[in-house]
Amino acid sequence: MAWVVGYFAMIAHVKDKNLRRIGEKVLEGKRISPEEGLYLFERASLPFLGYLAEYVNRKKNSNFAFFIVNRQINPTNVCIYQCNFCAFGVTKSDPRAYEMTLEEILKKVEDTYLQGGREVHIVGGIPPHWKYEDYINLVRIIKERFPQMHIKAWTAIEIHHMSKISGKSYRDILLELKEAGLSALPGGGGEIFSPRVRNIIAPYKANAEQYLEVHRTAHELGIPTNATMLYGHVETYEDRIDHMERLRRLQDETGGFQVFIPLAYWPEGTRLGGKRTSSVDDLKTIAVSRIYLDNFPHIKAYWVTLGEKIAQIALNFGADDLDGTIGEEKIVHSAGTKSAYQHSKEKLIELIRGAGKIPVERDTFYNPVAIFS
Ligand code: V47
Repeated sequence: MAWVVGYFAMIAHVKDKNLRRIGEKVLEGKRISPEEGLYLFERASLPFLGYLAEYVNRKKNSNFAFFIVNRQINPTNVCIYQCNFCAFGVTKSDPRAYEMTLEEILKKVEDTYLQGGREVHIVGGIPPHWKYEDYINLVRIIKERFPQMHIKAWTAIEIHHMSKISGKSYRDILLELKEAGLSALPGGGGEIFSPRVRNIIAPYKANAEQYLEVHRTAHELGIPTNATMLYGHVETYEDRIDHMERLRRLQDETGGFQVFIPLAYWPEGTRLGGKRTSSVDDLKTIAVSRIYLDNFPHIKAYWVTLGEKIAQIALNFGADDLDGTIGEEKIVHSAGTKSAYQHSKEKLIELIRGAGKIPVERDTFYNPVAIFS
């Protein structure tokens, strides 16, 4: 392939010999070590990272970039876990507390279906009064009414919580959800795996081992899952690499992850506070993740956390997916993101075309639905 030759020529001019060696390894399709991943975060320039990450992405996804017509539904913001990075979850007595009725949820699914939507992504708080059956029944009722709709619902945190309140194993819960109509698990709740950081930002919910075990079990049962990493708060570059390393190892075992989603932290209204990430850090994180996670087919530039413009640029820094039209999002908007609440399909096509890529509408499993060449 002629375009590959140009990449080798470019790497040959890099002065730092460690970076040159890492670059050559990536171009030869070899896996980089945690130390090399860290070196990229600490020493590589943004154009160098973008160059390498785009090389990896192009080999995996050619010149295509994906989006989905979907709807995010956040059924309630009442949450027992009260993570310090989260401005969405509140206690039951908080005046901001809300809980959607089943009819409201079904109306949102119906609207999405009528607009040609392929997926509902359900994620919210974990309320003290929800019973095990409530999680199962919501999936079952949606699937019964809208059999064509894919349901991506309940993070590993919810599955762990369901296990606590029911005494059932992850396996039995996931089997029951699959039988009720669940298509995939979203990646939420990954945050940062390092116990030091997790203790500061999310001390009460499922830990790294539990998160990974839920995903491993889902993969064993043929349920594909996504993985996230919340970055830009109190973690170090080492913590980010450790997070990716644990995901890469699990993916080697199971192959069940579809996509990695780096989530940029928004601090407004959170107990943790802090600053927003810089755009350079956002693009670096997308690029390093594309290079490091050589066994993940897709990297998502989630426009809700990145903003539309950086998400568009990220499609030239290793990302190949923008998520979807979304319809409504409350979690990151509670923490101050300035991105829109929703986008039309046409807007996502325009963003992808503007990045010089060919837009592909996909379903939950990354099967192409339409190509807009
Ligand atoms: O786990 C919470 C994050 C996640 C903040 O699987 C915050 O396709 C930034 O995981 N600043 C939930 N982020 C959303 C999520 C997701 C989104 C889109 C697609 C998929 C997928 C998954 O939102 C939480 C947490 O990491 N979050 N608060 C905040 N202040």
